[in-house]
Amino acid sequence: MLGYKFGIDELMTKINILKEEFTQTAASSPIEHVSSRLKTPESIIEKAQRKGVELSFEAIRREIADIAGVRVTCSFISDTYRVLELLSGQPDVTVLEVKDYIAKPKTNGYKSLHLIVEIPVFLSSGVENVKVEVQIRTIAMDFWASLEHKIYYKYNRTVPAALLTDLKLAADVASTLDRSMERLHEEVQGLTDETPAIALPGSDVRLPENLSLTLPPQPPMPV
Ligand code: 0O2
Repeated sequence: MLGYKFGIDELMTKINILKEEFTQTAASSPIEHVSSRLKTPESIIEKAQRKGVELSFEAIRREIADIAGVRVTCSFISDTYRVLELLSGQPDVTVLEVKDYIAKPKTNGYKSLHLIVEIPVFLSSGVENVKVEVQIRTIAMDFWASLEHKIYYKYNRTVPAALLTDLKLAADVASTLDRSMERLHEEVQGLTDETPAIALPGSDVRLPENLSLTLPPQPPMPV
């Protein structure tokens, strides 16, 4: 478990360096937040049994790739692929597998980029190559996945059909939000200081002229 903890430490350092570098030098960072978790021995054994993996250290080490996990949240979908690029471009990070659940979401609506990477950890006894699962997703995807995960465990993996339908609808809403935010982000990035601005009625805020804004229908004012 110590080796996996060190693997997390190495990867967290790499991601935090990138995050800080972007914060210091660029207008916006593709990394909003990064967190990590080490699977508990109980959870490793539960997963091994669920997947029919033999309960030996070798088999678990070989078959269970997410004992060490790092999660990166980004504002925009394009940022998730940027983070994938930045990590996989580092010479001591070996990408063993990429699962793109953003391009191909799971049937329940789950979206995320999953990477299994191998990273060297330098111990007094020598080098240990450690597998770490990196989940990269947007804030909206993360919001959805966190709630879905809680519901999944609350119902012990047998979620009532009505809740599954609602979760799928919520995933679609999150997906629409992500696409709208991406489009707005692109529009704003394409703007220059010379872009003429329009005034919002009843407000001091001035919007760039070429930014399309659709206001949702407002509820009637109480009399
Ligand atoms: P926990 O409790 O979060 O640790 P596979 O490669 O398909 O044989 P695996 O490991 O299931 O096996 O691969 P996958 O699909 O990459 O899933 C790894 C982890 O991603 C899961 O770990 C979850 O954390 C997360 N994940 C995958 N699918 C979903 C989903 O539908 N909803 C949510 N909320 N999270 C998901 P665990 O060990 O299954 O669960």
